[in-house]
Order: sequence, then structure tokens, then C-alpha cells
Amino acid sequence: MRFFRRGGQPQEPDSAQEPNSAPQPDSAPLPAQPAVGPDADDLIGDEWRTADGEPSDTLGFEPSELEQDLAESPDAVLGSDGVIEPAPIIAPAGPAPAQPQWAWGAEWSAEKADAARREREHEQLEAGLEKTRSGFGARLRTAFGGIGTDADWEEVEETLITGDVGAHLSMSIVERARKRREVTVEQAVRAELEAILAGRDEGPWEPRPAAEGAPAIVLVVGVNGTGKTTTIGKLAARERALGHRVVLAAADTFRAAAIDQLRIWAQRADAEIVAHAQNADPAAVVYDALDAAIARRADVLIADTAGRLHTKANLMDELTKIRRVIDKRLPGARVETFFVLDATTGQNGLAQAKAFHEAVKLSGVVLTKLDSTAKGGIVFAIERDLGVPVRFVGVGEQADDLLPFDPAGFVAALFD
Ligand SMILES: Nc1nc2c(ncn2[C@@H]2O[C@H](COP(=O)(O)OP(=O)(O)OP(=O)(O)O)[C@@H](O)[C@H]2O)c(=O)[nH]1
Ligand SMILES: [Mg+2]
Repeated sequence: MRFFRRGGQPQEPDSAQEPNSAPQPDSAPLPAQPAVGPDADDLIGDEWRTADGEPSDTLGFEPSELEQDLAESPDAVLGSDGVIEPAPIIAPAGPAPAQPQWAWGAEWSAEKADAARREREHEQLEAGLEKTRSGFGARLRTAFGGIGTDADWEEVEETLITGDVGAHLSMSIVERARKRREVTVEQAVRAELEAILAGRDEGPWEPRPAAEGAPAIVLVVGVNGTGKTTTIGKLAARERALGHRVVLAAADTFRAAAIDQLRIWAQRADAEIVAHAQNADPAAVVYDALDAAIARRADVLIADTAGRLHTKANLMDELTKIRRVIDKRLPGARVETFFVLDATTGQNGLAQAKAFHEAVKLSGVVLTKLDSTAKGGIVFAIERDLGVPVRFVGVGEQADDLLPFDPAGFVAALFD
């Protein structure tokens, strides 16, 4: 079991300093003031201090348990008794699971394996979209039948709206589709829907290093219960299967159960995890996890965050603080922020996504519980109204129920 010292290299517990022993040369005392990293002055930027140099409380952050503990025990070493108990770093079990080469025998090739994976994912998407196909999709196909009058087109528009495409977007789809000549109504509407998803960057999402020598950093945010932690577990499993080294940061410190939930997913996915005690500062958890990920040469760091309502300014500030702490550790780091949107919340969820986008600039959306809704039309509204690409869709609760979003495949699964 290995522990991380704040800002330092991984340490074995037996090398941790005894509470009463003399300080070791390599274990400089930590600052007695509340800190979110190895150098509080460095991490707590000027905007956090009042004119007389006192830490500012304008952002409304209470010192976390971690900060209080460190303030009370300046010589404390993270991981020593009674201070902080970081999660054990679960050593990954070596290389990625072997590819099922036996399935093709001597004829195995990466291309064939890739084609088989795509085929499997398409089948999974079709199964996951079953409710939408038999709900929204079927209603659309009925509305297409025998179309001719304005009222018939209105019915198409109405169907799009009830499928969560959104009123404004539905109107413009119908308006444009009506102008398309020499194609059937279905072809015209389908072409319009495809056009909404076209023009985005193609290809599945892949982790890209946040900076040179650093892992990709994915911050997962959203309102309560949308599927953030589950998505992280699935994404970790996916990345591990690709042979990537994954570190999870348990930055939802609101409930102990949230940390445990992520721990279970980490074990299931064979990923590493860094966690602090309940109520610890989420930014400090991410900071330590980033340190751990860099030290371990991880490919991707995924941070879980507590569910929050976009209307709670102090909680939204907490996300901004996480971003700032990452930036202090890795200036100019490219951080991915994925918004997890519960497809069953429809247009409400879209409004929440917009508020999050304004606060923390989202780079991707994961649409979860697509298997539980009959109105998958929200995908089009996200891409057009929010302007943030859907990266993955969740079609169930199991580890392999996360699919990379494939625009063409999605439209095909809706109509074919
Ligand atoms: N059917 C289905 N259920 C899902 C999917 N994703 C997540 N869930 C379920 O949704 C519930 C909430 O998931 P969590 O991952 O705990 O959600 P969360 O956003 O982390 O919740 P908080 O941390 O409390 O904000 C769980 O029961 C999950 O199994 C999905 O794609 N399909
Ligand atoms: Mg959670």
C-alpha cells in the first residue's frame, strides 16, 4: 500500500515519519496555514487574499478537513495516523487485458478486431435506443406517412418537439426540410437531423495529454444523480481495456458513500484511485491525484465531482477552484470538462448544461440513461443549442454500457 505525501513522490507507509520523531531531511514541515497544495502561497492566488494579505473568504470556502488537519499538525505527513487517510493506490494489474486473438486464430488483425468492436457497439446502441426507436422514432415515421398538407408538417414538428428536439430547432428543421425537393419527407428530415450533427470534429474521443509529460485530465461535472460516477467507472474500464493507465480522483467528498462508490468502480475497472477523507477540499484531492498521475505516468486522470445545482454559486465556484489548482500545478493544461446529462430530464437538462457551460466551459457531454428514455431527440438540441459535442452515450448500468457517440450511427439507429 502506498501513500502520497502532499506535493511529493509516492511513499511507503513505513517510510512515513513517526509523529514524534525528528523531521527527516526530505520531509520539510508543511505550512501551518490552510493549504491546498505543497505551497499555499503558490496555490492560493492573489484573488484569494484581501488587501491586508488575509485569505479572502469572498469565494465562501470553509477550510476543509484536510486543511484544518494540516494547519493543526504542521509536521503532518499525508497518510500518517490521525491526519488524512488517502485511498490506497491500487496497483494496476500490468498491461491491458489480452485481445481475444483466439477468435480469429492466425487470421487475427487489428482491423478485424476494430470492425468487430464497432459491430458490437452498433448492436449495443440499437438495443440502448430501443425505447427511443419505438417511441420518438416510430411516431416520426407515422407522421411522415401520407404527408401533404401544412397540418401534416405541423404534426412532424410536434413530434420532434415531444421527442425533446426543442421547439425552436424543430421549427427550423421542418422549415428547411420542406424546401428539399425530389426526396421523400423522411429523407428530407433525416438529412436535416444529420446536418445538425455534421461539422463537429469527427472520430471517437481519445485522451490527449493535458500538457507535455502529463496525463489527459477529465473533470466530470453535472447535477445530482445524472450518472457521473457510473460514467467515470465505465470510462475507466474502457480506457483500461485500451491499455491506458487510469487514475481516478474522488473529488466528490460530500458523502463517504460517494468515495466508496468510486473505489468500487476503480477496483472493477482495474484503475488507481486517490481519495481523501469525507469533506476534504475537492481541489486538494484533484491536486494530489494529479501529482500521483504524473508520478505514475498515467495516461488519463478522471475526477469525480459532487452533483450540484447550477444555481448554487458557491458550488459552481468550487469547480472553478479545481480548475485553478490544476492550472497552478500544470500551467496552461488542457482540461476536458465533461458534463453528464441524464437523457430522461430532456430540455431541463439542457438548461442546466448551458449554465454549467457558462461557468466552467464544457468540452464534451455524456448523455446517460438513453436506454431509459423514449425521447432521444435531446442529442440534436445539445449539439445545436449548446454547441458542445456529445462524446459518449450511456445505455445501461454495466461497465461496458458506455458507447462513443457516432452521429451517423445514431441517426441510422433512429430510422433504420
Ligand atoms: N439505465 C441507466 N442507468 C444509469 C446510467 N448511468 C447511470 N445510471 C444509474 O443512475 C444512478 C445514478 O448514478 P451515479 O453514477 O451514482 O450518479 P451521480 O451523478 O454520480 O450521482 P451523485 O454523485 O449523487 O450526483 C445509478 O443507479 C446508476 O446505475 C445509464 O446509462 N443507464
Ligand atoms: Mg457520484
